[in-house]
Amino acid sequence: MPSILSQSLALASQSLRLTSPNPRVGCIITTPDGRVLGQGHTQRAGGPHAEIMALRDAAEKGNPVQGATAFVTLEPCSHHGRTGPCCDALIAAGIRQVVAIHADPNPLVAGQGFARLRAAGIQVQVLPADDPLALQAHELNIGFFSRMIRKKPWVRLKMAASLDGQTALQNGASQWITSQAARTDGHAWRARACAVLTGIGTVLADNPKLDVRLVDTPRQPHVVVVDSRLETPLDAALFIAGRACFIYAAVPNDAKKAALEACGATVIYLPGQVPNTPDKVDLSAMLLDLAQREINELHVEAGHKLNGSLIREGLVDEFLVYLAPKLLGLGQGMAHFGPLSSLDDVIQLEFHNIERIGADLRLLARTEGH
Ligand code: AOF
Ligand code: ZN
Repeated sequence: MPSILSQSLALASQSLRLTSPNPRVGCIITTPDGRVLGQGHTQRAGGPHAEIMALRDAAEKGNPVQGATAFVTLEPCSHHGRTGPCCDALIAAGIRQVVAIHADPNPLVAGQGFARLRAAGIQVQVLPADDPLALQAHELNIGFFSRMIRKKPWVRLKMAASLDGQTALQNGASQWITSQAARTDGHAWRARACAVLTGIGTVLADNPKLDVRLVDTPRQPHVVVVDSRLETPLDAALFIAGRACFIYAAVPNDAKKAALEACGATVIYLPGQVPNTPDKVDLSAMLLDLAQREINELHVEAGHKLNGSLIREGLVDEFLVYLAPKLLGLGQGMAHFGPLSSLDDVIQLEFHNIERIGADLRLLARTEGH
């Protein structure tokens, strides 16, 4: 049984770049003795959920599912969102047993899916939260869980650095620290994110697209710019059709706001700016606002200034660091968030994962407790 659940999870992972802002979910329907009748994973937001795909797959194969078991990576939904409740579809199809890895943290579901199934006489089994498979399933949807439970996105900050911890030469030429393999891998992380965040400094210096080009993806992440004074040029390369561009500003400028909105941007002024810094975007409030806009995983690719502010304010959940086997000599450190006045202020991280990517190392480090 756990092996079918882990196959459901592998199926869910196939939808990694597709489902945002919905969670990636997999479903396998089997006979009581484990023969697979149908399977599927979540589609694009607004499209069918995993359970519906699996039911359709079984129907297309001519496999009746009366009395069958559904192995799902997340509690089947009980609400009417963009689509109808999966619970009702499972009940109507005559499923007799549901085995799930996790309850759905969405307050609109949160146990009500299981309750609805049980009320219809379906036997429901859920893995304990500390089961290794439950931990893997949580990783797969770390941003969705963060948005539903903490009401803010999972913030992953990407950096590329030399072995001596430097992100740029003093002349600012930082483009080629890591190898092509690391840059491609970086695009894979962009592709799984709901949005890519940067600062106006990077927009003005590099005019980046911040899209996914080096790996295949069925959708592009949205883009978010912290731009207190609305300095984003109207012909910035990041205006790309088919994705949203959220610009967070602090200093009012109605004319520029209107011009940027005509280019397709959404300009946002957050209520209640940081005291004493009325010209700065309140980053903490911005994250809450991004969660309201259904951003699960926020991928940060910014310069020292915005990186430093996010780190200083304790808003980074995870660092994605590509470390090149190069020494650059004296230059800029990884981020400007110091100098710290005491060792007590040191930010303690733990390595979550380490992998070799081409000639470089990829380190995933998280703040303690994550
Ligand atoms: C499931 N199976 O495969 C997924 C679920 O707007 P909707 O109708 O697409 O619903 C989105 C919500 O459904 C999402 O926030 C989450 O609670 C749940 N996702 N549920 O039964 C699935 N992806
Ligand atoms: Zn559903």
